[in-house]
Amino acid sequence: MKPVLFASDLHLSDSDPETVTAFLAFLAGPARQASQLYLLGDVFEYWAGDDDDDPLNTRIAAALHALASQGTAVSLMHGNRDFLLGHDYARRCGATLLDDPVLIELAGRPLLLSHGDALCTDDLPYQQFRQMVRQPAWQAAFLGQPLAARKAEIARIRAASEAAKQAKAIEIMDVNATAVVTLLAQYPGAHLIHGHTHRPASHRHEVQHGLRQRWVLPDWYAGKGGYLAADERGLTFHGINQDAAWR
Ligand code: LP5
Ligand code: MN
Repeated sequence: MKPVLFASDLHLSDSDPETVTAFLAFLAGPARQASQLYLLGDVFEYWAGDDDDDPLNTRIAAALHALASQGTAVSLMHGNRDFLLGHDYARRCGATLLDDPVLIELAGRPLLLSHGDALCTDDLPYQQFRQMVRQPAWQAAFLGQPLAARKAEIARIRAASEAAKQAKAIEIMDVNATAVVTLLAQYPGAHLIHGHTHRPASHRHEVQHGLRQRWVLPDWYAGKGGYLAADERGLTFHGINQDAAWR
């Protein structure tokens, strides 16, 4: 069995060229041996709209398209930074855009994939913000503005978000265990992979008298990152330019 790979939270931007290089090397390397690559959100630092033809966006689309063309199916899920990424850009990547959450089958077993931000239910200000910006009408109005105005507004939101995070306790920015159990109860037997919290680990939750595994993906920063690989032996964390010490 060729492995299936999962990664998220790359936060690609020109301000972190080492991570761009590491990700391109990953796409040209280990990802080529995989049957599928799932990118579970926040691939980009932010996404202002598919009409943003920044050279970085073009480079990443070309690299993903090359990967897909040589036989690795590529799937993209939205994160809280890049939820405006649309079907146009996915097409340029040769990728499929996934819902959040999405249920897949891995070696005949159900596996649920999510970005993870929706599970952070203790972070009430964030959930209010999320509810607002995920409304189609609101997104259409935002995308109707000129690109420069959108980027300026995103910079203001990023600053407000960073300031808000300073005032939040660490625990409220993690997933809520009850939210995890409630979600998994809707998908009998399924295990869960998500990102967003940047707390790579594997956890167990008791759901409907059975144990379910929850794998949390690492973020990528300054050329270091990691991914999860699934094959017949199970799931294994792999570090990029670092030990996957969180195994
Ligand atoms: O991203 P991260 O990990 O740093 O923090 C997230 C939560 N923050 C966000 C905001 C994103 O970082 C920025 C979104 C950029 C893409 C936007 C495109 C659409 C544009 C919309 C235009 C209006 O997701 C953060 C969580 C944290 O994860 C941990 O889970 O805590 O949530 C917040 O900090 C949200 C704040 O608590 C509340 C909202 C602050 C912004 C208010 C908007 C002010 C508008 C000013 C400009 C007019
Ligand atoms: Mn995120």
